Amino acid sequence: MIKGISFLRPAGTAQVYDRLASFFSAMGFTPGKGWTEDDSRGAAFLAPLGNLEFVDGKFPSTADVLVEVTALDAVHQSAATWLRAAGGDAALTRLTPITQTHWKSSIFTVEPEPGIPFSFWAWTDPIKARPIAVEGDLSAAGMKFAIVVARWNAVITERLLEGALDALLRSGAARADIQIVRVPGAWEVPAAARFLANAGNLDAIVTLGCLIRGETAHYEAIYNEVARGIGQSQQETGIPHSFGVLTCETLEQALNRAGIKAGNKGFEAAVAAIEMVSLGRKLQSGGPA
Ligand code: DLZ
Repeated sequence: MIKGISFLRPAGTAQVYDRLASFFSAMGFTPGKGWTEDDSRGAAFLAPLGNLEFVDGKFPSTADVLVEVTALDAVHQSAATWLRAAGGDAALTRLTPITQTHWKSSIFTVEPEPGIPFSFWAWTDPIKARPIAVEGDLSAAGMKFAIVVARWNAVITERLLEGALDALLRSGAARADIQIVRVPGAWEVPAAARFLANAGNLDAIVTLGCLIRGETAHYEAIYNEVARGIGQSQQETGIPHSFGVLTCETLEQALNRAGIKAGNKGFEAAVAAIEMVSLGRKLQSGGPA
């Protein structure tokens, strides 16, 4: 399995080695694990992401090392400061201005050592500038869900259920792939969720309930246990359980969170469940699909 890639560049002399190491430190690179032996030494610099690219046709920059950054202006400023400190204003001729590329980005090239260029660049396209991350999609087609819904405070929980069904169906889940399980109150939600998760044929469980402080004796004790039980079932079974149990001060607040004013917690919980199933599949298959 590939773990990483190292690009080795001979420095030529000890002085150039020291200057390059100083420059890359000044540019904010995290130092890696270098080495010192009798006949060689290495200064390593790490970047969170790296890739080796072969180019056919027009080369994207004047340097063969391209460093992607997020704040190009600030990096350009750091390069100028380093060059001036190392060689006075005359050294600034080894720093190009920032220019636009033909690939929706800005770039500059700097030679910390004459004849050894490096290019720094940043996307100008805000979508592309997003850090690369594995994220779940919101397509529920082919996924199997259970929704566990508490009957207590049904005026609220039925709205949460409607919201959850709406999210699942609109995201492509088949009605036959959604099992609805009703339990007496929020207290019973974790046990039912655990039972379903253990049954082994579901991709995710959406838990729905409503605890209202004013009407619930030992409110804190109940909601702590409900949250803990749902979380524990998720962690111990490995099946995503999304949390759609409202904990509210008043009925009015609960109504607002069940679709009146402040979104529908059932809808949100169902969307989170879909995303987590998708994410789990991607992580299992080794990265973004
Ligand atoms: C008993 C009770 C109370 C007082 N309040 C609520 C509530 O606000 N929301 C809810 O979902 N359930 C409530 N319950 C019922 C308990 O969750 C549980 O169903 C019963 O205590 C039976 O075990």
